[in-house]
Amino acid sequence: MAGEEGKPLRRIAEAFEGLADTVSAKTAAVEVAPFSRACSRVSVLFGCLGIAFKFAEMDYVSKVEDLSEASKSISTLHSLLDLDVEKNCVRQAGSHSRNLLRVKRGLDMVKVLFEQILASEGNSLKDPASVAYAKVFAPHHGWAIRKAVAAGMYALPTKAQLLKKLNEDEASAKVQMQNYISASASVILYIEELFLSRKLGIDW
Ligand code: 1PZ
Repeated sequence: MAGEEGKPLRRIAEAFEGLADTVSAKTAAVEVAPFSRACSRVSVLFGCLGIAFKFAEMDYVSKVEDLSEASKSISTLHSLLDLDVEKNCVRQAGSHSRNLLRVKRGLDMVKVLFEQILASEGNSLKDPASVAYAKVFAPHHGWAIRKAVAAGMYALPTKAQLLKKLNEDEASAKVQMQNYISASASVILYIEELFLSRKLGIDW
């Protein structure tokens, strides 16, 4: 167990590389079960970011758990959307489709965060995390949440502390972050296309 959990960043990257392979093969649809498993691997990052992001963790984890539950009866992401369309509950609070869209944003937030970390010189995560939040979530969050997130940014660990918790050095972390960035990009596009091709929108 300890061995398996020893390299969480690598485990995240590998999970998304597997999904990206499915996306690029175009022969099979992405299934809900491996997707939700990959998303649950991302949760370890919250533990590395400190208590300030506890509320983000609870929200993210509950949505991933909903998708994991859904995977017991729904096989693919596109059938998950189609079922909600049939039931006319796509945008309803707590629907699988709505949770999928929120979780997709979480994946995008991590992607932009990694891009910003790789592009930044310093040891602080505040600017990378602020840029990622501003780009991905802030347009969809109300004033109170944005203020709380902005306050939480001051409680982030340093980049060095984060890498230590992830059991990576600068060079190995760079490789895994790059791998996640390119793999998640195609998974994120795939999910957005699922919504857009059904004219469901992604800006809500
Ligand atoms: C260093 C990186 C700092 C991470 C900053 C994370 C910022 C996200 C803070 C979000 C607070 C979440 C509070 C709850 C928000 C909900 O209102 C919405 C809508 O949910 P719905 O109405 O559909 O039930 N939920 C979201 O927008 C999803 C939030 C997921 C946050 C995942 C962040 C992933 C980033 C991980 C970085 C480790």
